[in-house]
Amino acid sequence: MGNIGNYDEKYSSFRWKMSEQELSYGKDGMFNLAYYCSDLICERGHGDKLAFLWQGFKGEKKEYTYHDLSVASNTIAQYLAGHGMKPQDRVCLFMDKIPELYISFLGVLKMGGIVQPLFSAFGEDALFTRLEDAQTRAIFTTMKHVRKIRRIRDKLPDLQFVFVVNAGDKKLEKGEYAFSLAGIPRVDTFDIYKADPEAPSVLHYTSGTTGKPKGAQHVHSSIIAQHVTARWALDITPDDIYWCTADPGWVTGTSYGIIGPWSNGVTQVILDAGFSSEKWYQFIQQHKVTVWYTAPTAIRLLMKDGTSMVEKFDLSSLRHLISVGEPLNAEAVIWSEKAFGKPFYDSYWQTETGAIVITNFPGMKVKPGSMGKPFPGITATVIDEKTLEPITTPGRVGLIALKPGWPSMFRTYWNNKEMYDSKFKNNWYICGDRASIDQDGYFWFVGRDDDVINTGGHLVGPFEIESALLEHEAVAESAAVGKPDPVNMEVVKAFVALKSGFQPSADVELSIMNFIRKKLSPLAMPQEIEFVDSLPKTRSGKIMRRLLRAKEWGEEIGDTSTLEND
Ligand code: 6R9
Repeated sequence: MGNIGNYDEKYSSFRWKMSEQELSYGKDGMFNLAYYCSDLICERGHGDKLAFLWQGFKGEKKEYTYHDLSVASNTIAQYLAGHGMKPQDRVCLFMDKIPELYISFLGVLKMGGIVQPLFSAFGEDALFTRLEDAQTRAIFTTMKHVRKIRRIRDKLPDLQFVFVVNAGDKKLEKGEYAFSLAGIPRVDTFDIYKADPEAPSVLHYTSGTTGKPKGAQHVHSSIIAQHVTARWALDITPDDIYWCTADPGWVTGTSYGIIGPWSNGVTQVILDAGFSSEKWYQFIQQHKVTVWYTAPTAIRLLMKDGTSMVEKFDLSSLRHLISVGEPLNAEAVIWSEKAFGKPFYDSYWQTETGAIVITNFPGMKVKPGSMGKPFPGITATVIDEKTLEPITTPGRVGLIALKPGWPSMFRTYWNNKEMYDSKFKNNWYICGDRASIDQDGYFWFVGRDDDVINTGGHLVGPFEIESALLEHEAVAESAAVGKPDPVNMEVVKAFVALKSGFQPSADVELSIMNFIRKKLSPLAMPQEIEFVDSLPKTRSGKIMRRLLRAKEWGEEIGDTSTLEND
């Protein structure tokens, strides 16, 4: 039997890696990704095109053309340089999804700085760990969040500048600077930092479902992968109105909320407001969104409100829907076909991969519950955990592995080369997730390596259990973890949040158990269901099974700085 996935011995030398010659293109010139996301679009004659429409939580709106974006990011770059900021300095963005967040992302890069986006909802401890690790020199924030920085400032000797956006006449402390785009001289042309392809660009601290957060460091040439995947996997074209719901504190919000779309010259819409299905549908209807990139957690919340909510709106503008961040349950794909007349296409990647690596392309037959196939140029397979060799039997579960060398691959973990090196084995980059590949080359996600349940020596993935649970009419979301068992080492325990209108009861539990018994193997059957109001999640919406599991085992829960409600 030959190899499965798209890994073939014959082609194994093929990688989406740039040759020395290609890398040299940027050496004398310009590989700065911020240039490609703003100025180049203007040079091509699209300066008047809308780069983004921003809407705040009160419904207020602001619009920026590509020309505005170019000038505003120049202005910020000059402002930073004027303060003596230097290439490679780390500049943190710690703001809600306001226009300055998006513009300063490009501004920092134009100056040559390394941009470090963090969720504005982070508490001071989460913030401190990341600023200390990166030895961040400057931070952009707002009055709303500055007090968190004040509380830790003394412990951060490298943090020299705190730029407070729209501080007005509020009193600032030492080392804090009021910043407003309207209040400083505009800069029409700026001598953009001549980044070579390997120049560091973005430092993204991983969502940390496991262990301590690590800073994945990316380079300017990552744009090649982000640009191409935005075009081909997300299918954005110049005529689209694109909405990526992710916060730039999460890699999805930068790779596909800034770099991918703007390097393709598309118009984005940005909503800086909390989740409500009504508000979201309203937003799509009002701005005639055509391409929509969101996450399974949000989709499950939309499902909770049912198709009757969808029917109140005209969502006919929607052309292509894509999901990322967690396994997309088959039920969600089927529901989306019913609700929007089209399926959600799944896309799989990580902070470390910088761009989509496995996905369903437009035009491809979607198998609900599968992540799709490797993106062209990416060599992906599943390998045996012991031999570290590609698995050749369709359906057999192994570790997802990628051939290193694609342009958006992270270049290191900041201050942690050992951890970086440990991710590469037998010439594969190991993603830390388990999956199987079917005879048609489709990848089927099983679970994060550390979320997999070992019951009596059999490995059971939480995804199949949770997907079965989700098909029950009362279940809104669920998490399956292993709990200690004297005989089987672990048995499955399911945490279930019910849809509104359903109350926890022995009857509901029995009904759920009877329902999933028909779908799951006896090994995968939960021994226990615990009803909860909600599940612990990271800020990017990932269920933190690790926390639930630790509780069952009476273990330390470890780092929880990305937990949603801290
Ligand atoms: C982009 C992003 C990466 C981890 C990844 C995996 C999970 C992401 C997924 C998925 C199943 C998908 N994940 N996409 N699991 N199906 N389509 O999410 O980056 O925050 O670093 O998380 O998320 O476990 O390893 P990041």
